[in-house]
Parts: sequence; C-alpha cells; structure tokens
Amino acid sequence: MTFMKIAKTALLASVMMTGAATACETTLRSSDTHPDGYPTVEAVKAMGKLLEERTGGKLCVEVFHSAQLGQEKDTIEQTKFGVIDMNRVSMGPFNNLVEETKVVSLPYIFRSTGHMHKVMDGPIGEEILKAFEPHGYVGLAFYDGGSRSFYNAKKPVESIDDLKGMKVRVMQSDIFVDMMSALGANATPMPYGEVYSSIQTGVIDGAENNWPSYESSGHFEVAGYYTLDEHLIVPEVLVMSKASWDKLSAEDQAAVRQAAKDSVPLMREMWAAREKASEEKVRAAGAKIITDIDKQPFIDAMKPVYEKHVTSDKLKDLVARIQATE
Ligand code: GTR
Repeated sequence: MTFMKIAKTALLASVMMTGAATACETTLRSSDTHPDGYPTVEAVKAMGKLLEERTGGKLCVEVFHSAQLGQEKDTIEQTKFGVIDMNRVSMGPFNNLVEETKVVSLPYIFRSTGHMHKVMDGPIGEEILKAFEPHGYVGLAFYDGGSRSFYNAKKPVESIDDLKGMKVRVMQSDIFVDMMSALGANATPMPYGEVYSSIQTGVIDGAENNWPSYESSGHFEVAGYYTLDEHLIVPEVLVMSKASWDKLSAEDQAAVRQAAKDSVPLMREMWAAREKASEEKVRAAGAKIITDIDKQPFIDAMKPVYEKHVTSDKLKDLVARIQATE
C-alpha cells in the first residue's frame, strides 16, 4: 500500500468511526425471530428511525432479525437482564412470566382482529402493557399477529375428529398444550426455529400459525394442508428491558414510548399487505387450504382451557371485560 492509500484508508476509518459515534450515542439492540422484511421487523426498524430523528441521533435501534440473538424464550430471558435491550415477541411465550398475557392467549377470546384492536388500543391494553413492569420489562406497544390456524403434512383437517392423535407443535405455554389436549391431539411445545425440520423428519405432524409465518418460515412446503379454524388471535408485543430503560433519561424514555406507539399504524398497514401476499404465495405453491370450517365445535371444546387457566379474580375480570368489549 502506498503512503497515500494508507492515509486515505486511515482517514476513511476515522470518519466512519466519528460518523458512527456522532450518529448514535446509544444503540438499542432489538431481537426478532422473523426474517428481514417481515412486518414486525420492519415496524421496529421504522420505530428506530423515528426515535433517531426525534432525538437528533442520540438514540438508535438495531434490529437483529432471523433469531440472530436466539429463540424467543431465551431472548425473553436475556431481555430481562438487559443483555438484549428490546424484543418483539408473541405474548404466548410470556404466559408463564406475566400472568395478564394469558388472557390474550386464550383460544377464541377475540372474535376478530377488529375486536382485538379495540381491546388492545384501550384501557385493557394499557393495563396489560403495565403488567410487564414488575417482571423486568417495559411494555411499549402491541403489534398484529393475525389469526393462527392449524397446518399439517398428513391430511386435510375438516373437523376436530381429524386432529385426533396428531402431533402438533405449539408455542411454549401451558395454555397451548391444554388447547391441543382439549382437541384430542398431542402438543409438542418447541422453539419456532425447530418446526420446519421437525415436520420434515416426522417428529411432529404439523403446527399452527398465521399466513405470514406459515409462508415466510417455509412451513407450507412441508405441511401443505392449512385449515382456517382461526383458533388464536394472539397480539405481538414490543418490550424493552427495564434494566436498559432505567439507564435512559425521562425525556428519552418518553421518546421511546412515543416512537413505539407511532409505529403501530405503520405495522398494521404492512401486516394487512403481507397477509394477502403470503396467502397468494402459499396458494400459488399448491397448498391445500381448508376454508369451510364450522368453528363452533372448536369454540365449545375450549371450555376446559378457560376453566383451568382463568382462575384468579384478576384474570376472570379481564376475560369478562374483553368479552364485553363491542
Ligand atoms: C409467530 C410470531 C412469532 C413466534 C411464532 C411462533 O406468529 O410472530 O413471534 O411466536 O409465531 O409460533 O413461535
């Protein structure tokens, strides 16, 4: 290398370093299990952009997508200790930690996505966000997670009878294990990242998820029967580590909260578009979609799940208020 080249390289490196230092004083590391481009990933990126603009480059967010920081259950633990600053996860894996998240993970608790929005945008949603705090997390915002339905590699499932004896992967929460038992199937709780190979090798027969996850994970390639029973509408949550939060000034905390809130409408727009695109892709690939489902027997079968999990006065009250929300 000539002297000039060395000097130029050194100059460039120092510009980049100062550039980085002045660009972001603090970079919050945020985890997501989904690939780049997925609506939850893009929503947190958008939130980070807003935050960077509004704090004059003081606070930034870097999204580690594709489970780079680990599977959800592990990243939730790491977030508690501030190893990860922010996390976008389903509320399902939070069930055993934050009791209030159980109510929104109950099968058929929400009648529609509109009903879910109404509840989560109102006082019940606020209450659930606040419930994270004593457990080491600051609840920032809820995102859409569509409705989850069953898919499998074996046969078209048209009724509860068809599910009997099937091995179905669920998210790691007792509610989902009991949900499968109530349907006469065998639940296999396991991390999302293991589902594809487990279906492929026959360890499980299938799983359950929304259109965008069914498509982006490639699960439709190995489990081509998708039954739209829509048993779960579990909102996603964006949380921050309380340990990381406590390091911020009150002003910066307010900016984080606001940017997260402002990312919600953007997320919903991206979600609606992705649901359509994913459905089109999966259908075009030849997956067999079973649409004509009588949901009532599924709804009726969930009674024991409610009886087992909705036992405290707090949860009973939350369930009653959700059901009464028009
Ligand atoms: C997706 C959700 C993820 C993850 C995944 C799963 O719909 O967005 O956060 O919970 O489901 O089934 O593990």
